[in-house]
Amino acid sequence: MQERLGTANLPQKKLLLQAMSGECTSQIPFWLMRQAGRYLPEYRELRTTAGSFLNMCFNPEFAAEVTLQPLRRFGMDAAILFSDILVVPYALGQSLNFVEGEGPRLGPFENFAEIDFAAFDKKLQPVYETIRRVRKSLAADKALIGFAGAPWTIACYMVQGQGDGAFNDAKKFAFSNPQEFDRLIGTLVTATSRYLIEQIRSGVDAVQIFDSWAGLLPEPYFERWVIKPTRRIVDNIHKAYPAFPVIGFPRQAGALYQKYAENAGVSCVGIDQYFPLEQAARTFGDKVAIQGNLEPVFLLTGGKTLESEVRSLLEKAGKAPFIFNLGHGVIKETPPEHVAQLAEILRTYRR
Ligand code: 1CP
Repeated sequence: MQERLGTANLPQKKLLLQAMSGECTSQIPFWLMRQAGRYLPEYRELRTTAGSFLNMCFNPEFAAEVTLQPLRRFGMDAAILFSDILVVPYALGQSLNFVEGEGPRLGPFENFAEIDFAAFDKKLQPVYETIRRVRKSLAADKALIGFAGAPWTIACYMVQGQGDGAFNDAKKFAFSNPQEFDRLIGTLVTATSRYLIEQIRSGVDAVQIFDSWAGLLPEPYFERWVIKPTRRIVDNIHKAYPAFPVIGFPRQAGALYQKYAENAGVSCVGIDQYFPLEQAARTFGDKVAIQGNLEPVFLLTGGKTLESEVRSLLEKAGKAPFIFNLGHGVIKETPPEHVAQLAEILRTYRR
């Protein structure tokens, strides 16, 4: 396995990193998107104490605790930093509020010509402090995943001010002002590279780039605003930390997943539940590791359905380097016992 610059020898092998480096591991590493969240009573309790969601993200004590909660219960192979993708526009100077029960609301859009790096770094310091704290409490065989939103997904929220699943206003803006939109994407490439490199310096073992709305872009815009900016971020990371493991998650990319796997420069591609795992393993499982892709409603359902669906998915991975995850985040009504059931299946499975 590639050794990371600036890190001491790993005392124990981390299963997640073995898979990310292209190994066909016998035991399958797993973690779940939104594994820290409202389906856990201990999260809800802390969330009440913290007050607002942003307060929780920017309080290193709370954020570190919430990051570790799911591992205590279920022993996932990786913790994911507790934060949100929208802290980047916030650190760039756009106002941000999480409206209870409605989701994020950003202030008026501004195409920041230049980044005030001092202000940007200062606003994000609590995130780096959270990473250092988690690192200290995390067992040697567990990985810590840092993350950021991909430029396209972040730009969607910045332009439109809130999510609606379609982002027609953001797309209309991008298609009618492509040069201006390129500039925004360029700013986000710079900011996101800097943010992820700081997360790595603070101690994460891998990073994931969430492109939740990648599937909304047709060709050739998918290449222009999804693949190329991601590639530039990965290249920037690799200039500072050669071969550092990066997971790319271009959600609902469908037929464009293959192009992404071949050209985005990432070491692992996350697939959603609508893309067949078998096809991913066959068509790009020799180039990148694959992460995914259980339908989150199977986890909500539990019982025999969950058991048989998980086992059938595991078979479909074949010999590809594989990280088990959901196709999207844990649904907040999911009973924690179902996650325990899933963890037990994965802990005992061998291929
Ligand atoms: O009150 C609450 O508890 C708020 C719910 C919540 C949580 C738990 C939000 C608001 N964000 C988060 C945490 C979060 N968000 C994590 C933490 C780590 C983990 O996975 O456990 C991560 C990685 C994210 C990433 C994120 N935020 C994405 C990408 C992944 C995805 O879900 O597609 C996106 C799109 C967001 C924006 C966001 N933040 C929160 C909400 C409700 C949304 C979606 C808004 C929308 O489009 O309507």
